[in-house]
Amino acid sequence: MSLSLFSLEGKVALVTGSGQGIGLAMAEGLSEAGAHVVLNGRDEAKLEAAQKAIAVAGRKVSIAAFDVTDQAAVDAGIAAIEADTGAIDILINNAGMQKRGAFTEYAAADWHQVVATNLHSVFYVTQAVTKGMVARNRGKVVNIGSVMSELGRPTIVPYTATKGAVKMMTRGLAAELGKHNIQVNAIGPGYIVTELNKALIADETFSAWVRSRTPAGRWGETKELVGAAIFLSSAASDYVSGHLLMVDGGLTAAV
Ligand code: GCO
Ligand code: CA
Repeated sequence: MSLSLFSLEGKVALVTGSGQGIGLAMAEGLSEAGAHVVLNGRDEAKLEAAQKAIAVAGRKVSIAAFDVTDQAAVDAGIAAIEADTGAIDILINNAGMQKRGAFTEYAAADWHQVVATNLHSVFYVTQAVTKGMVARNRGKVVNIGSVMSELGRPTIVPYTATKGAVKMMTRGLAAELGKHNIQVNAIGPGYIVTELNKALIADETFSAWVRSRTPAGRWGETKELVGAAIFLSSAASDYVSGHLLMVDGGLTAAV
């Protein structure tokens, strides 16, 4: 039955930054597809609330609180997961942040924070997790890029730079890890209703622009990213690697 290609039964999936938003929605979806999901974030209380929100009878959901911008904390966190829960089969590098501001006034400290959160984290976590995947000769890595992996927009140059880098890290990792049966892909969300975009959604002019710029004519919902996350985490994508799958209502296809 071809639907079984999408089953994640028996798999352990770590989703970084999954206390809320897109990360939590994807974690819930992977759990429903059968994975033992490990939630990650810096705030343990928030992760416990998220764990309660998505745990249903018979589905294992663990939490692993560590700061993905701190390499020592990442190495310790990954070692603890692999000791307590088991080998990580699926990694979703979702942790990220947005900080908008005019480029010429953008504080270097803010630049460093955006780069650390959106990019250094992908280096630290992916390196720690893929060591085990190489040893086991199998694994799935799904990075969260953006429509900003391909397009620019005023006031978000640092974010855009990191999301472009995430696209190219995805391609480079796919090229290097393919021989170890590790597939590395990315999802590029369009304009999704999340906490990160709260200010944009509240701005009626901007929100109207998103609706007119997006062929679907609307903002996306976090649950609309779940299908792509399950596909790229499952056997259904065993011959897909290096791909940036836009989930953007057609935005990047249109002028
Ligand atoms: C912005 C938004 C976008 C979205 C998303 C699009 O300021 O334009 O934050 O960047 O968050 O990343 O994929
Ligand atoms: Ca397993």
